[in-house]
Amino acid sequence: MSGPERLALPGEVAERIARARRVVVFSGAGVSRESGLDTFRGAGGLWERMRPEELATPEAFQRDPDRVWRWYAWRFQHVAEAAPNPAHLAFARWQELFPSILVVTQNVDSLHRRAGSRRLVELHGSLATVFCQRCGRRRPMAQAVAASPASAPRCECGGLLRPGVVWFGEALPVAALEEALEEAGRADLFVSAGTSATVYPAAGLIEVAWRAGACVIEVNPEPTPFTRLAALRLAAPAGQAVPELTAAIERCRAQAG
Ligand code: BJW
Ligand code: ZN
Repeated sequence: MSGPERLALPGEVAERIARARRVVVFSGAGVSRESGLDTFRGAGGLWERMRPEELATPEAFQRDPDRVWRWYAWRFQHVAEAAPNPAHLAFARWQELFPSILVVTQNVDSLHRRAGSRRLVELHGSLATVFCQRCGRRRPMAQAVAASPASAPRCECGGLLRPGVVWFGEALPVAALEEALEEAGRADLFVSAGTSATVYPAAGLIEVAWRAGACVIEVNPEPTPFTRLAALRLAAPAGQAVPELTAAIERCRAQAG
């Protein structure tokens, strides 16, 4: 019979999970790796092939809007063809275990939403929409890419349309960051999955949760700067580790009654 491997939770972690009510999942590009999407850093990452400051900054867009647009149009097509993987689907099922769960993602690919996660904060925006640099009007990326696949399109007002993502040096959406900070600060369980935890202020959420007493679990084949704060580290791909963790959580909650 195939199915998740049986993961044995250390006793202290099992106890903390059994008591957990407020849960935050913090995700990064590694969670979408098994959906066929590239990560940013590391072997095979998007930025092995190009420098971030050439593409993911407002200055880069100012310098060469068409080049930046083409990169995002290409990524948008990939995302549109991708499907949520077992990690996204398992996190969505956690809503049955933890009704107030919040998924805080750095990903711009909408895969948590498509998997069914309802309380979702997209800290770095979304590829699904574009907005006008001049008047701020938003519209779907699909429409903008269809109308102009190879060069940055313009709004009726004459302004350039740009992807609705957060570039380096730009502020994160205020309400999203506030909600993430507030929930991290009162989480009982905080699961950091598939992120290198190197981009701020997002990465700071892990320490906020740990300082507030949350049980921190890290899911990542590689260690990160925050591995030392983790009560449990699952060094495996998220598509395997998250379903295993889900089964273990279900067992320990069933035992706790
Ligand atoms: C797997 C796996 C599998 C692989 N399963 N895992 C403090 C100190 C120093 C610098 C700063 C600081 N505070 C702010 C800064 C500056 C900067 C920053 O953090 N720089 C650092 C790089 C040092 N931050 C900013 O500029 C932010 N803005 C800001 O601070 O504004 C201030 C301000 C205030 C008021 C007014 C104006 C300004 C903005 C950051 C925006 C980040 N944007 C990007 C691009 C988004 C658009 C796009 O998609 O193109 O967001 S950068 C990129 O990195 C993307 C990601 O969301 C983000 C995080 O990456 P993530 O998700 O962790 O991916 P990877 O690739 O790094 O890691 C993947 C991991 O998965 C690896 O660990 C693998 O091992 C693992 N993995 N397969 C599980 N199957
Ligand atoms: Zn406009």
